[in-house]
Amino acid sequence: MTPNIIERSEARRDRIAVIAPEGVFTYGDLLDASAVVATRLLAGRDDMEGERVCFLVPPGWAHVATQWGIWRAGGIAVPLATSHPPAELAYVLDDAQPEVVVAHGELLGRVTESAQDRGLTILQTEALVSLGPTGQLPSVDAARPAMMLYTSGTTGRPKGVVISHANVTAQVESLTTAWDWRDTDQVLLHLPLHHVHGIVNILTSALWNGAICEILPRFNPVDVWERLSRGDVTVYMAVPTVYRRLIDAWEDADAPTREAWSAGARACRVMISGSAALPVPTLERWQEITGQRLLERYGMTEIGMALSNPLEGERRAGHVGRPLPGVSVRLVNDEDEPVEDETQGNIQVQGPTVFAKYWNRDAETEAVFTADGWFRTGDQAVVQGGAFRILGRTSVDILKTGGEKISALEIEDVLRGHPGVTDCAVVGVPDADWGDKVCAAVVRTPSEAVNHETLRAYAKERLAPYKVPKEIRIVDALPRNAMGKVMKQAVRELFEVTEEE
Ligand code: MLC
Ligand code: AMP
Repeated sequence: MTPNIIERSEARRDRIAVIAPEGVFTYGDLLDASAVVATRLLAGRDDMEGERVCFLVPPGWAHVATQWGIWRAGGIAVPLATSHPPAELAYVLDDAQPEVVVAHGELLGRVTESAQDRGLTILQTEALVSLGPTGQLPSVDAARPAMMLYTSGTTGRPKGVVISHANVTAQVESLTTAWDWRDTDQVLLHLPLHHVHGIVNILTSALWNGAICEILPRFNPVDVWERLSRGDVTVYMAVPTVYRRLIDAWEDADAPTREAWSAGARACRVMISGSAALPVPTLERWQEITGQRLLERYGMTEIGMALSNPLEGERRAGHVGRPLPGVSVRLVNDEDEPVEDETQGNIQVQGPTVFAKYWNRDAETEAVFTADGWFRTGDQAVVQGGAFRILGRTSVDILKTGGEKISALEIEDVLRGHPGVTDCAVVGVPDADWGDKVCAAVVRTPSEAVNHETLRAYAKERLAPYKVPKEIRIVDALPRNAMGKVMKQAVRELFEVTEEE
């Protein structure tokens, strides 16, 4: 069986698929380039049989062609985050155990040493995504894994979420029905391509439907506004932090510029927000300046999208709507029993969009599913008048900053590795820009001189930039309860109090 998206694209060879920094490419170009990539990855074999391919490629044409090539060769695509330092990338190489690492020339330096130390083959996209011969490609059953996305949790370091071709298809078909994707759509993409938001909701949904996906190399508010102001983008999706940045840029612009920008945004048929709670003031201000009422939805790496406000009908502020087509969602108490209507409960999800397993982590996989197969999201909600309202997470140690999910425990572990740190506690402090602002309270080793800057520099070498605490406060002792457990709420208050002063 050929992955469905490939079959569908054959009928659209002449249509534009991707507009990228490298140029404009048709579905035919994508089919041809990905067949070459697949042939090169296969290197004479019939099938990659689920070998992992880690790829570190900036958002653009080479990224998409590589991803499709891996799928067509029967491999598992493991996108590496372009913002990550070598230490985080090396962690993924150790965990995913890929057969090969693909890197773009400008990012090669970040993975070369780790790949060589592990005896891995490195292929450069400039050579991989180029003209060349194509051979027979394998038949890839839908049940086989398509990709693995790394996500933070309450235990240990990030885990690989294994998503099958059937999962991707179910996720995209659900969003196609709910949001009425069509081949006349044109979507703008500037979100990272190592998360479901960028990969599935934007890129794959567009290409599944024969639409155009226009990829910007990075997020810059003025670039996005100028692109929107041309009036031909029909679908736009982003995280709340991005909408807030766009609002700030609009407020700073002069009157004619504002008018042109607003007119462009008004031309979209739908603008969507997700990956973190959309603050009501952001929803309202966006509507004032663009006339667009943002459609908020809720999802997660392990399940794709689960809940969405409607395309037609009331989009309730502070709510994330109802279950998407094909997705079952329930609210339960701590014993996994469904709760009464209008009662707070833990969100559980079931259906063909839900992932199969965490890579090489059977115990963790088992722990997140109930005996009857419901996935425990770790989020809580209440249903009010038929619409779900997200109330937060069960764990205080899972934070969302600018749409990125991070584990406070992982950051604490890294900070504790510094010789000047005796103890520390990382918390998320509510913040209008980031959602959760990452802050750390640190107890210093008496003999060592550490401060905010030295600790941030230390963390930056070891962690993704968005995990590095924005604020670090040196304290004499961490607030603990009678059992000796750190009281995270009290730590959070250390930062909140100062902000208000
Ligand atoms: C960048 N920084 C962040 C950050 N992103 N810090 C905290 N949180 C983040 N998310 C750091 C930078 O490295 C820099 O550090 C400093 O903050 C200022 O950077 P910036 O230039 O202002 O940030 P920028 O590069 O513009 O990035 C902001 C952003 C980006 C919001 C555009 O974070 C982003 O694209 N987020 C979306 C992530 C996403 O797609 N999530 C979906 C997950 S899937 P320094 O040290 O240099 O000052 C999912 C499921 C679902 O959640 O439901 O969709
Ligand atoms: P990730 O693991 O990066 O896929 O992040 C998924 C998490 O993002 C969910 O478990 C929620 O906590 C959060 N999330 C996604 N969408 C929303 C939303 N609309 N409102 C509140 N939280 C959200």
